[in-house]
Amino acid sequence: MNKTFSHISLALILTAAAAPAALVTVTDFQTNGTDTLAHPYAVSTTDLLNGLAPTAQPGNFVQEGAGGAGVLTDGLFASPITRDLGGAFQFSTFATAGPGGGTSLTYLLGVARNIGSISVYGGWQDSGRDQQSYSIFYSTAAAPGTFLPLTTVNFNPGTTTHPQVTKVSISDTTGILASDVAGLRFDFNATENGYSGYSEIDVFAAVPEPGSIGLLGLAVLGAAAGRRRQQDKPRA
Ligand SMILES: [Ca+2]
Ligand SMILES: [Ca+2]
Repeated sequence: MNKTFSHISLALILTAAAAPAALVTVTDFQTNGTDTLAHPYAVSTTDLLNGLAPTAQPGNFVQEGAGGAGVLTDGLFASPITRDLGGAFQFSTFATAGPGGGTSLTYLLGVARNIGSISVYGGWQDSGRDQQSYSIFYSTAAAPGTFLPLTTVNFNPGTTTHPQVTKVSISDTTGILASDVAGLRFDFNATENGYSGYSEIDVFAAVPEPGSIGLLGLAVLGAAAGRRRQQDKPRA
């Protein structure tokens, strides 16, 4: 039975190591046909970007009195979102980004990490500025200033005159989006009406890292084999 267990474990480890990388992008939006939208999005206060200020943020992230780039890593996404004609619109929970707003954001992680997933939240008081449109780049510890393309997002939900919020999550079937990441850059692409509203960018470390699963699996197998040898020993 131990041998069967060992073979299954080894097969799982080999399968995990051989899995081809495939990027997965999941989109979601919320709107309710009224001017008050209590949304279900719970942004992270503990992700790798939380509390980090960008090292570069060209453009204007405070169009219409929006909150600026700082709100993207503050662990908050106000709810409910209301239309300004039905009360104060929460401009301060959004940053404006696009060719007519902020055009790029660069974050340096400080310590290189394997990135497992990224979630970007946005929205507006209507569908006029709720498109998510940007390209994501990453740099590695070996060359922190050299940014390589990761993926491009272009998501625009349907038209409404009511508040609408969006979430785009990016991950990889291997569990690792990018390894040994020192920095991330978001370049904002063409979007409806020149700029869109964004509220949070959450970046999560890969957990557990596949490499450590493999090592852990081997360690467990080794310990089991050791125990078996002990048990097989005749008693003195
Ligand atoms: Ca966050
Ligand atoms: Ca926020």
